[in-house]
Amino acid sequence: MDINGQDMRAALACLAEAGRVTRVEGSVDTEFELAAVLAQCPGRSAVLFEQVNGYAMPVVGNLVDRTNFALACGIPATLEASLRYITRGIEQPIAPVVIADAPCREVVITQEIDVAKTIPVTTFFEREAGAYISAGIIVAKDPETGKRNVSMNRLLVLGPDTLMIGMSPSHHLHRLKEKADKLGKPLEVSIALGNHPAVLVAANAYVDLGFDEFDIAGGMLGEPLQLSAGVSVDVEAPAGAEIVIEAEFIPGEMYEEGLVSEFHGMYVDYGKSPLLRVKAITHRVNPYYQVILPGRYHEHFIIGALAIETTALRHIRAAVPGAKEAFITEGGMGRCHLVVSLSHPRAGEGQKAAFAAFAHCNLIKQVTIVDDDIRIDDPVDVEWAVAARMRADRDIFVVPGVRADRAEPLVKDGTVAKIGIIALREASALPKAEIPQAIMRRVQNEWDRYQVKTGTSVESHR
Ligand SMILES: Cc1cc2nc3c(=O)[nH]c(=O)nc-3n(C[C@H](O)[C@H](O)[C@H](O)COP(=O)(O)O)c2cc1C
Ligand SMILES: [Mn+2]
Repeated sequence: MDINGQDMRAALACLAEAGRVTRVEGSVDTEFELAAVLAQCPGRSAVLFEQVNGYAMPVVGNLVDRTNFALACGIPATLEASLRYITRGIEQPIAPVVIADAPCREVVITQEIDVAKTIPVTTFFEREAGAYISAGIIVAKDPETGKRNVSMNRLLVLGPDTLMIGMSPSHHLHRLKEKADKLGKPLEVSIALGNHPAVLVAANAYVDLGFDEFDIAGGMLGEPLQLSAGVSVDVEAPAGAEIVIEAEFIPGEMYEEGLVSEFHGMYVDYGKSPLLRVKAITHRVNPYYQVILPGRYHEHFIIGALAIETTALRHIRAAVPGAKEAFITEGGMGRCHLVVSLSHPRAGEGQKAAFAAFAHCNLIKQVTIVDDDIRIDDPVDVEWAVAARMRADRDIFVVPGVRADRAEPLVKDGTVAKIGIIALREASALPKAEIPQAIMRRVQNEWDRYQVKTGTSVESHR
């Protein structure tokens, strides 16, 4: 059934074992209702919709959060572990292999294609243009070098075989399309739906053009990602994907999208975007359709955050070797606010680390630098560092006019001010009041001996 644990079903099995799959048995409509249930499901379990009106296909949503990612990848649910795991993917990449008879090709549709009839595409936000495919990874090949690129892009379903694809001009896919346009060849893509969280995060890594994100997924998984050749395009897709849509760009055709939700929870208007013509749909027998609730919802930002904090840390380490961890905060829209810890920082290294972060990714506009005694994924601990160690007149700096991401909600001229907050301990800082470490550790090791009963009233012990 599963491809060596590399597919979404394997991830779901790990989550189910940990009690982190919520089943929705009642029927839901693809228009707004499924989104409303996903938005309000308590906890961070994956959600399995068993009955979607008008479709036989079950839908999976909310697959990835930090804990679910760790469970699916078989690593501890700590920031340190995810940083190490994703860093290994980038630093020790493993090339994928192409296999025959892949599960994603069990059913092949090349005639009478109708995306919205086959797949329960969902409408999320009231003022958007229609139903979007939101969890697709887009695989394409550089028409000049033949090197693969993998990214995540929203797809607006416009007709039976017509999709609009949203892509930022700063991303690689856009550059591949420009190259293809120049050569007068339509760029082909495979859109894979229903993927392992490692594949989703790899697709979001900020790496150089020419670095195949499937190599990163392999490095994370510790084995080659298994791919399947296309049936109507010369582009591979993960062999264990639930559904693959094969398509090519329609040269010269653009569509005025109107308003679309962004990670910051507001609508933006990006103007015109290119169109794709679908050539084939293939899927597994009894496939699941994966949905990522976009906008300001947890899964949308956590997939990007996991990737961006790791690539940012690598970039910062090149400038400041003592950089220990990096963390993208939830309140900072999962994109814009980064916290970085430094071990034994030398004078000025906090500023240097912040500049490296700004240079790495246009999205990052606030960087807080702390010492390595701070748990940077704990907002209270980080605020403590700011309260205890940051002098506002000396340790805050603002850099105006820096290149902004196109989703930036504050400005329209393409630039934004960036802020650095240096909350590093001075040599003269008051010493921290601490319980002796040896006793803390001993108590932790012997915890059972204390028979700690949480929530017991004092009365019952009288
Ligand atoms: C759920 C989700 C949806 C995304 N949608 C888009 C999108 O519609 N357009 C876009 O340009 N980037 C989108 N992204 C971000 C890109 O996938 C990401 O920046 C990626 O690294 C770009 O890769 P590339 O430079 O190799 O093309 C999305 C990310 C996530 C997590
Ligand atoms: Mn890329």
